[in-house]
Amino acid sequence: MKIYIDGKYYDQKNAKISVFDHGLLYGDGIFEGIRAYNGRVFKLKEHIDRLFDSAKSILLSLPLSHAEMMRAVVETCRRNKIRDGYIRLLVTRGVGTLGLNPNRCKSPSVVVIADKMQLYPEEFYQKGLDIITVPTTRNLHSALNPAIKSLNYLNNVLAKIEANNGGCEEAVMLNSQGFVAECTGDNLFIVKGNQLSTPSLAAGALYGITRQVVIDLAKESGLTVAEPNLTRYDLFIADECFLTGTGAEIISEVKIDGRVIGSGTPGPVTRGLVEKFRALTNASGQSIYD
Ligand code: PXG
Repeated sequence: MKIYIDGKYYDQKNAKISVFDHGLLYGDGIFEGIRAYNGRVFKLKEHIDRLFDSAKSILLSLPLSHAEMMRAVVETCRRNKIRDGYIRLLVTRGVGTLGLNPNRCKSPSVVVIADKMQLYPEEFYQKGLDIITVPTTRNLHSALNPAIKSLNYLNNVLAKIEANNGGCEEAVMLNSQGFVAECTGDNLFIVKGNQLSTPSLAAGALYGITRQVVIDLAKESGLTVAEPNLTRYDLFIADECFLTGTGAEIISEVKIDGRVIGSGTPGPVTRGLVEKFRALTNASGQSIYD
């Protein structure tokens, strides 16, 4: 595997970041998780847009332009002969002193890893997942805005541990007001009648790329889409529930906190959206090999 670091490509064993990098010392940095399908990088522009938004929000000046960042991703895929894979793009604040002040970090580092995709077992998609609400709430906007895809994922990691301790793969995270925010690495949707609902950014959701694709696909197929405040009660009484994310794509939830959702199997709206999503991922994206 060839890993891109600051304009050069390194073998996996030589791909290293300093222990003085504030990305490690303080989680000071940002990232994107991107996917390639069928020789194309899916929604690359949107991922780089979000990276720039995260950077702006943490006052990190990116060392590459938008176009250069896109090229670095595509070129890393090409060098690793990726057709279907997972791309991790991260930007750290860079090497500094032991103090947390970022003004001691001279230059941010850009890393691109393009690897084979570790897929969830097919069984999860066929049967749907059993998930639980966890005690750890999503970060407060006023503390660390969940819209920032920062390298500081401890909030999500703790929720993931709590889900795992409860025997589940994913966790429903509430915000500090008790409304549903999202899961640890996925956005959440419910279906009730002809309406799709998903928590708003103000409720603590990440502006998920898959979330937006699903909203667009749903509208195209005549469903209404809303972003109301959702409580756990709304999840329990939903017809269907599913999660969206670059890794999971669209995955059905059939049990939440012991309550069976709808029929207890992946529902027709979810299955319809999965089909449309698959068609889109296979036929669109930034070409790697042209
Ligand atoms: N919420 C959070 C907190 C995320 O990190 C999503 C929602 C879904 O967004 P996209 O843009 O992917 O549709 C994410 C992104 C992992 C992993 O290993 C998950 C994500 C990113 C990186 C790694 O589970 N999900």
